[in-house]
Amino acid sequence: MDREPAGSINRMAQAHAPLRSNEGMPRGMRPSGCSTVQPITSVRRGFTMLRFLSKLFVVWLFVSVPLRAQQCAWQAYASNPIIKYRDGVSNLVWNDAAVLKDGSQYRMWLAGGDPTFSNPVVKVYEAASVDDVNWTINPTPQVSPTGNPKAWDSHRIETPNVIKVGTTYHMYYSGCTGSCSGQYSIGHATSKDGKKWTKDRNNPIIAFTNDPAHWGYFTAGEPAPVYDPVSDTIFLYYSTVKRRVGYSGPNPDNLGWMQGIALATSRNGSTFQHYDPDGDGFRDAVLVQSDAYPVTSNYVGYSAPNAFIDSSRVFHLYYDVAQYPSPGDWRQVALAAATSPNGFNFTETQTNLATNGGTSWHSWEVRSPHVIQDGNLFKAWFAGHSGLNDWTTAGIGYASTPFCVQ
Ligand SMILES: [Ca+2]
Repeated sequence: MDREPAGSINRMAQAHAPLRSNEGMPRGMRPSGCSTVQPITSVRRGFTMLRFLSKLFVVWLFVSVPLRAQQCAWQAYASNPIIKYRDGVSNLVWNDAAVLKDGSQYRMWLAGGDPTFSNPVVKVYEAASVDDVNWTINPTPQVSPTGNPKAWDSHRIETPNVIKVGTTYHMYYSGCTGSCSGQYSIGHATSKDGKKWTKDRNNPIIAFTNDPAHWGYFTAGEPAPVYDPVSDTIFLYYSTVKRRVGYSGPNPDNLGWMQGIALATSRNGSTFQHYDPDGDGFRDAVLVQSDAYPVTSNYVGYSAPNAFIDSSRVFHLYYDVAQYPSPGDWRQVALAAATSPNGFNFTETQTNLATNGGTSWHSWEVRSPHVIQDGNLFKAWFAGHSGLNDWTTAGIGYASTPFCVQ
């Protein structure tokens, strides 16, 4: 995975270096983020009709496999991207937007970094809107790396995600040092107003491991929290890695690893219990790549999840799909979604909601979806850019659909 948390800039500038290729890790496993990496043409197989449609300006399609009567009908905003390079703060590229409807206002937390640096610092900023698409970014960073090289989050704080429980705002984020090469752990901060944040002394509240045989290896990042008021529990989904057992294909350095979505739960927001239904003491995933995205087509798995519980108590996960179009070229190439009746057992229900390719603003990568329910609508923000390391084209887009449960 060269995966960086959805991220931001890091990936952006390729800072994420190849995932320690010298250690046998696939280059692209970054927790989700921008990929960086070598050029190349993609090879994706065509999702035929969808792809065809997308070439015709229908960027956000709904594809589907409906499981229930209501089908999602995603429509992309015509003037995407709604947030562009250098909006609000000069030189910054924006990535990994997360939105919270707070009273009558929409609040967004997003990651910003300067891609002109080879290893950019990444910080969390806040933006405000009253209409979903016009955002004012506060140029003062809200949560920043410590700068102390001994700290786990000394260099980058990205993929912010905020929930409000009672009167307290909880932010979860991916953090790493200046030499982390894509190995993220998850931090937590709290606030009474969503502006002045206090980092948790327990940080990182979820850390990556050095055990390649189980989930949690290499990186634990891109946190997707959701509060379930019924069980008074915070479900925290995140992106992680493990070895792909038995893989013997032509590209073992990349595809011999898999990226999946794991889960930890908490009653206080700070102390988490890993999802471990088989009770063997090792973390388990709640979602791994489906037959729609097979390793035989160079898909390596899923990253950058986002979660919410809709008004019918269905749990939704939206995430991006990572692929190696060619060896070493880790990329987030599609958005997909899954649902669950209980937050633990998920079924993938929508694929290729958006894909890269074509001539769109996210032709190189499409990534890091964030979806909320707002009345009778589902609203989505997602990131992308259109050229290898061309962050000048990077931005955040918007789409919506009537309430749907597929
Ligand atoms: Ca287990």
